[in-house]
Amino acid sequence: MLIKVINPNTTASMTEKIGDCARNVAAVGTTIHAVNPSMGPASIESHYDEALAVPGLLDEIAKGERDGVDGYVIACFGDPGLDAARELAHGPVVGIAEAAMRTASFLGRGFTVVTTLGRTRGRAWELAHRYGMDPFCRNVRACEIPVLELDVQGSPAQEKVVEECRLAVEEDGADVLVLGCAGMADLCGIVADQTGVPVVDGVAAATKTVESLVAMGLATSTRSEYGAPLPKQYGGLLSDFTV
Ligand code: 2AL
Repeated sequence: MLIKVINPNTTASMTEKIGDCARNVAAVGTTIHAVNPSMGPASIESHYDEALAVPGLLDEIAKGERDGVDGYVIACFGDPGLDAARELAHGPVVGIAEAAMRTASFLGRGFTVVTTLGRTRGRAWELAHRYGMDPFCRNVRACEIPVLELDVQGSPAQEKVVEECRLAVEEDGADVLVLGCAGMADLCGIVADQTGVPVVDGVAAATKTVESLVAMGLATSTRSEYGAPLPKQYGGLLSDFTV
């Protein structure tokens, strides 16, 4: 089985970390192809970043379709371009926010999401709402760490994440923690050790979700909304996106 894990930002070091985390949970016989687009923002932490990350992401989905990919993970906590990717791909497409929140809901009454900058909290709440997860979502907390600082050796980012997670357990009564950025995927073990509660990394959760959907022979329904986009011309910078 071939799963393409797409980091929709253009930072290769983050893609490498995401690929390692996906490979750590993938079954024998599953190949993880971790990629990032060459066009788009270096990190995604605003609505503008998110909008401009989507064309590169969709280009990677289109390439994946030509390469015979069985299913896709969108490895950014805003789940950017999820609906459009589902229209393009024949196999399942799972975003890390949806996978992490649904997985956390199996593990306790309530979870807290710990994310990067405070300005991304609104998007996380919006997704909790969309996925019907707000009864489980106790809080969305921010560490005020820019995404790329998670990739800097020796930065205090790790301690800040651990501290915010500790506060989530103490102050929100969170039974489960959800890491709110793909760049935190490697912190799962340390946060679990330091807090004593289950910690869900969306990269791992989404990888296993795609793997099980493909193993069950399940894919996105093409009956209506998620059918292939209607053929039409795309102009200007987007002319290569004509389907
Ligand atoms: C993210 C993420 O997962 N990747 C990225 O570039 N930005 N999410 C976030 N909340 O900052």
